[in-house]
Amino acid sequence: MIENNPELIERFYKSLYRIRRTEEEIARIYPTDRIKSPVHLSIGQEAASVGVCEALQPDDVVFGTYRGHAMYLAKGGDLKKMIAELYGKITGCARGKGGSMHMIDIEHGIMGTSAIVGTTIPISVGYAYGLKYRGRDSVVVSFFGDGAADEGAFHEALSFAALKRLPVLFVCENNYYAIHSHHLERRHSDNLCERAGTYGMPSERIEDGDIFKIYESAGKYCERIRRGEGPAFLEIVTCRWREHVGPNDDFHLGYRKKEDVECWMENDELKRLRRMLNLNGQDRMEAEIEDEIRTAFDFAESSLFPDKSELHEHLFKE
Ligand SMILES: Cc1ncc(C[n+]2csc(CCOP(=O)(O)OP(=O)(O)O)c2C)c(N)n1
Ligand SMILES: [Mg+2]
Repeated sequence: MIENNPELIERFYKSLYRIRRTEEEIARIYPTDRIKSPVHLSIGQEAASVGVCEALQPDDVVFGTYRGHAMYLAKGGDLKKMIAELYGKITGCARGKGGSMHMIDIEHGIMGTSAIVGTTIPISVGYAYGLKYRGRDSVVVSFFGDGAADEGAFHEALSFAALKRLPVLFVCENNYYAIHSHHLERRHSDNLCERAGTYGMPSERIEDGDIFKIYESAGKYCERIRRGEGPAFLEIVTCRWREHVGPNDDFHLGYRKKEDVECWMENDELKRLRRMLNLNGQDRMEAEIEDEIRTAFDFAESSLFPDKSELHEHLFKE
C-alpha cells in the first residue's frame, strides 16, 4: 500500500503545498498589476502534475499548456525564474518576454508550454521521435486539457505516436471545461480514454483525483514506455477552482454549479495529505516553502525589465 509510505506522503505534500501557496500568492499580488501577464491558475488541479511528475526520472521531459505553473513546479522548475517571468523581468525563465503561459526550464526537463490550445501535443511527439531515433530511453510527458482533445492536432499526434511506438505519456487534465463550455456541449461522449484506445495505446481514467492512483498509473505507464512498448494515455478528472483566467472564483457567471466545485474542495488532496503527515516536520517544511516563495517574489520585484534591444533577440535560432 503506497498510501502508507511516509516518504512518499511527505514528497507529495511538499510539492502540493509549494504549488498551492505559490499560486495563492500570485492571486494575492495580481490586483496590484505588478504581474504583467494573464494567469491561468492550477489551484485544485495540482495532484495531476504532482502525481505524474513524482513518477518521472530527472532525464524525462514534459511539455504543457498555458495552465502550466503546477507542471513547471512539480517537475522541479526554478521558482525565482517563474515569478520573475510573471513580472516580465529579464531574470524570468523566458527572459520576461513570455509571461505565465510560457514556462520553460530546459535544465530540469521542462521543454515549454503554449497559449495555443493543443500545440504542444505534436511538438512533444516530435521530441519523442527524436529521442527514439537517438536511442535514448527518456519518457516525454505531454500535458494538455480536455479542450485540446477537440483539436485535430491531438488526433494526428496520437495516431503517429502509436504507429511509431514513441515514448510518450499523454496526460489529459480533464476539468470538464474549455473556458466556459462543458465537454458535453463540445462532443458526443466524454470518454477520452476510449478514443485514445482506438489509436492503439493503453489508457486509463482516474476519476477521483487520488494522487496515489495518479502516481501509480503514471509509474506503470512510464515503465512500459521505457521497455519500448509505445505510448500510453492517462486521463485525470479534476476541477479548476478559480476562474478560467485570473485570480478570482467565477460562480457568478452561472456556467457551473458552486456545489460541484465545493465537492472537490472538500476532497482536496492537499488537506488529505496533511492529515496523513507526521505533524512534527510539517511546520518546518511549510516555513521553508514560505521562505522560498517570499525570496522568489523579492527576486522578481528587484529584477530589471528587459532592455529594448531584447525585442529582436531569440526570435529565430541563432
Ligand atoms: C487553437 C486555440 N483555439 C482556441 C483558443 C482559445 N482558448 C484559450 S483557452 C481555451 C480552452 C481550453 O480548454 P482546456 O484545453 O480544457 O484547458 P483548461 O483551460 O481547462 O485547462 C480556449 C478554447 C486558443 N488559445 N487556441
Ligand atoms: Mg479543460
